[in-house]
Amino acid sequence: MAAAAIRPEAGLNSPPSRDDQVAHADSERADVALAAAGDQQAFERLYRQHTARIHSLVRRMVGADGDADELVLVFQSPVGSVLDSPDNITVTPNGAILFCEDDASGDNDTHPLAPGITDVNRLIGIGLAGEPFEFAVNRLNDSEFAGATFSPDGEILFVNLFGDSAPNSGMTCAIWGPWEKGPL
Ligand SMILES: [Ca+2]
Ligand SMILES: [Ca+2]
Ligand SMILES: [Ca+2]
Repeated sequence: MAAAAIRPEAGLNSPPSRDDQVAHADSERADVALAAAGDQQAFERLYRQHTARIHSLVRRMVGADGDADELVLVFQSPVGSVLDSPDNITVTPNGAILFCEDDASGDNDTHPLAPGITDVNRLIGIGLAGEPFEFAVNRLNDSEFAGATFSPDGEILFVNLFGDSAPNSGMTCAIWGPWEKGPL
């Protein structure tokens, strides 16, 4: 019986060079921009590159393959004035949702409750009926909300304001209810 050795191509098993890593990151950034602009092929390339790793991460979080296979879209913002670039989220004791905006639109949006401020950040709630509403507006500065979380007894909502360059402009707010009178 003859044994044939299959020689890997040179470099096949060696780690990617720094130049290769930079080129990959550049092409991935380009695909993200294309996908955000609606390019379906760019989206599919990103999907193929990342789906296995994301599925593995979600699988570890939910603890069951069946659950990891199911992704439910709860809410999609139609426009930034409804919900703009949230990147922190919490679920209320009643099962409603609260988003912390981190306004990334750079469109100089204003808000009647925050005169003199542009790119205003808000806390946006999604009540049990699924309708979005403004829960709070940052009228102190243009910094973002972050880290919204309820106390273990569900009575107090804590949320951070990053603040701007002014001393003491960053803070943690504690918000009491009465939660039973609102949609959260
Ligand atoms: Ca943020
Ligand atoms: Ca904006
Ligand atoms: Ca905004």
